[in-house]
Amino acid sequence: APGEAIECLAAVAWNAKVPLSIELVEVLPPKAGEVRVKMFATAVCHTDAYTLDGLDSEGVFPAILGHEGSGTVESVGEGVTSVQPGDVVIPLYTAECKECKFCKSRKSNLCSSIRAFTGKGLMKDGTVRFRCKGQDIYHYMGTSTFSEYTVIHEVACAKIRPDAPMEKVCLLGCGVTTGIGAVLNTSNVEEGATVGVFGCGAVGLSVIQGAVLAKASRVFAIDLNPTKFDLAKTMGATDCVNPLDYSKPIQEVLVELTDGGLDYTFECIGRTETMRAALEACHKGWGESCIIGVAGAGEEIQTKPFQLVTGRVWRGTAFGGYKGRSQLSGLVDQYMEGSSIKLDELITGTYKLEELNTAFDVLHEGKAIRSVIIF
Ligand code: NAD
Ligand code: AHE
Ligand code: ZN
Repeated sequence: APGEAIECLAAVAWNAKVPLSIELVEVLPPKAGEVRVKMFATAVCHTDAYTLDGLDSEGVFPAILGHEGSGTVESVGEGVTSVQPGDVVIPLYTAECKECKFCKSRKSNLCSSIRAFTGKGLMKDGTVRFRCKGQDIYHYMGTSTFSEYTVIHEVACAKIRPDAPMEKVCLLGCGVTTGIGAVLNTSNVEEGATVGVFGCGAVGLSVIQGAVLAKASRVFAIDLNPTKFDLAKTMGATDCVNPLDYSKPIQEVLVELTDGGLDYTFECIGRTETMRAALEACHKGWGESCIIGVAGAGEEIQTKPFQLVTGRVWRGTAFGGYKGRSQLSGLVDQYMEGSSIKLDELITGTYKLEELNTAFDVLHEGKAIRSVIIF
């Protein structure tokens, strides 16, 4: 009941590098400015695996991971006005308060209202809403979607239309939105441009669909795993390149294949070597490379400054530049209206919460694009 703790199942990451444990947890009621959500579905993004693997400098344990989900509002805390019980919502790891200087700027979606707390696994009042076996359990990215119920901040709660299929649109909580937005918002790819996509997971495949929306003339999909290329073509790739088929560095191969380099590249892997390759595969004078992949704690990128002196641009994106509370429902509408946003093609399996570790295994084995957990 509203105002009371709920007992439910959640996947607890007791520590890095150990499998998740399905536990009975207590989810405390939402405090002021907070929303308790009954999760309907959640997908597994590579970032969840990265944090569980101990590569995240902000990783804290024990925690409930997960950040790509959908659900319905169960109850709201004091002062919450933008959602009410029963609303269908997507939790946002990039909040939108509409009041901070980031939200007021058209140049950024990096809302600062709660980021310092969510990075530490806490709610804005400095405490947590999860308890298990007498211990406090940390939140993750302000979302913690690997739980039958979660508590999020109102500013991180994107309301969407009630008739949206929640087991599909959960993908708009991260990977798909990030890939499409990187193309349309962050890099602003123009009609006729050539695009290179490093990594064909859900993020890279969504860069490809974004490039199609932007009417790119050629889209190169680059991956070490050739089993990804069929789907890359389905999403709209015109050329598939496997670096293992060449002895030269992949940036040299791409520069040769494209008469001097690509207009736009996107790194969707999370490795500093491929970030460098993506920058250096750009055309002299104007090529722009966008980093989407998340690199391990302490890693640094390198290139010769001459690469930038001669006109290449290095940038990056978080959540594709989208302001979630204002814009996510529009993406859901676009998906619902027809063919412009592809989600179904990216779902390679559905699982129960109890099978979440299997979903991580198939991701690591290169066999999954998105596994969706249905609660
Ligand atoms: P994924 O694991 O599904 O896909 C990664 C792909 O890269 C795989 O197909 C893999 O075969 C390929 N790959 C690995 N090493 C390679 C190499 N050396 N050369 C070419 N291809 C290689 O991951 P995902 O869920 O699509 O996420 C991709 C990256 O984006 C991750 O680093 C994730 O943390 C990050 N991410 C960032 C944001 C953001 O907002 N910036 C959002 C979502 C995900
Ligand atoms: N915690 C990491 C950084 C992780 C990171 O860069 N996250 C991306 C989203 S990945 C989603 O799958 C992001 O949006 N970052 C911006 C932000 O505000 O977190 C670290 O290096 O400590
Ligand atoms: Zn993600």
